[in-house]
Amino acid sequence: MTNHQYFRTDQDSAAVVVLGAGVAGLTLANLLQTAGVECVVLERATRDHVQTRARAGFLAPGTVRALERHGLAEGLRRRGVPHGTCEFRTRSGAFRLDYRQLGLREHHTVYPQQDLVTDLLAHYLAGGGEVRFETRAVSVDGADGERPTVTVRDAEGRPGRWGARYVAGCDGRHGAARDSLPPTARRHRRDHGVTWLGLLAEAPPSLDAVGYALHERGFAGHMARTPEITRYYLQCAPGTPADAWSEQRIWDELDRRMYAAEHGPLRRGPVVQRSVIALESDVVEPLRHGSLLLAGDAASLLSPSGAKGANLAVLEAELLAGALVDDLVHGEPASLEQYSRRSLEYIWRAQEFSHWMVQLLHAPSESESEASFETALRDARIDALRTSRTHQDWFAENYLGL
Ligand code: RFL
Repeated sequence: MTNHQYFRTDQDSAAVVVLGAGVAGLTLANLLQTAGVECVVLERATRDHVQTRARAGFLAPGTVRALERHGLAEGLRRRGVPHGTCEFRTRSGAFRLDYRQLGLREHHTVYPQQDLVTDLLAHYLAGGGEVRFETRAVSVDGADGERPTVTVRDAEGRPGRWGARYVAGCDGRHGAARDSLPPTARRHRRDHGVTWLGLLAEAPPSLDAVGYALHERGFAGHMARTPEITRYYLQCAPGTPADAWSEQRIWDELDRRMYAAEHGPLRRGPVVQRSVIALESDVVEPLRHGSLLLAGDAASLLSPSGAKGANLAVLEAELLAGALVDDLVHGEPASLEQYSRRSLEYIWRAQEFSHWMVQLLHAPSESESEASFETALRDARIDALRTSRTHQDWFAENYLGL
């Protein structure tokens, strides 16, 4: 559905211009396409880059249901692996939570984010969708009116312009949408003061559970991705360069922090990708500024501790698509007016749980006296999770929920 009265003839146009071909942008574009709303996706990177960028892997049941509702779950149904156990390791022992049997009795589906992006892209293109790769949005202008424009640069730096009725900012935390917000936009921000080395190892998983190890030397995490690839996290000093640690040091440190002497050695393999992740969280408020709407990491960044970011991106894209279709197809603007408020309710709940996880997994950095108090509280929290069914149910519901 297009209303060309909005557009000048010297620029390209679509009813909705979507910035970013990530989880949020491609979910949104698919849903708009199905509803007959004309849209285009502008993506800074190459197709190969977006299809190979390894990040998340744990999809919540609500995310899987949302993708199923819209016929976008074929790949993850075929290749996704159900997962429902996590293991906490501490200096006083280990315990497991079989969260399939707790809370709402649901489970994660392990499906690498790059595979989901590949599926979403293939589905969108097969339906005639248009993605302009290597097209970087520079700014969004005129969002306070009904004819916003997006200024872009192609791979050679040549400028261009797109006109739209709405611009969906799904271009992540460093994208053009955030940069184009008016000064009235608020940004709630938390720097957790914690840094992780994020690693992908060409090695089978070492345990059949998500592993969270709390050690005096810092946090270590283990997450399955595929039978051949495993993700590990190692807390490191802020400012540590990604290549500072040799592979030998990485594996020795993982063994130590994951208490391999007591629970068995890790299955080692070449470290094929590493990145430094400063744990930060933020929320933009509101998520609508006239004709510019934000979704996914552009709307809110979550620390990866709670594994919520990609899941929220799908949920917000579904909400936004429904609201845009109501407005553009049915002439009903009410859900678009509520989009920000409704999404922010989910975002803050996810932020709250992710924040709780950050506090659970890391030793405090306060002064000595307060640190010992905080450490004792953390031990008590872990103990409650080990022994109290109520705490376990709460954890399972939030770990899987959105
Ligand atoms: P994305 O996936 O970053 O996509 C944004 C897209 O926008 C493009 N872009 C631009 N395009 C045009 N013009 C510009 N100016 C542009 N600027 C950027 C980018 O190239 C990109 O293609 O954001 P989106 O769609 O909002 O999706 C969010 C998720 O990617 C993110 O929240 C998750 O990866 C977070 N996350 C996890 N989430 C989970 O739900 N479960 C997990 O297990 C999980 N593990 C993780 C994670 C994030 C990690 N990193 C990145 C720290 C593990 C890691 C290591």
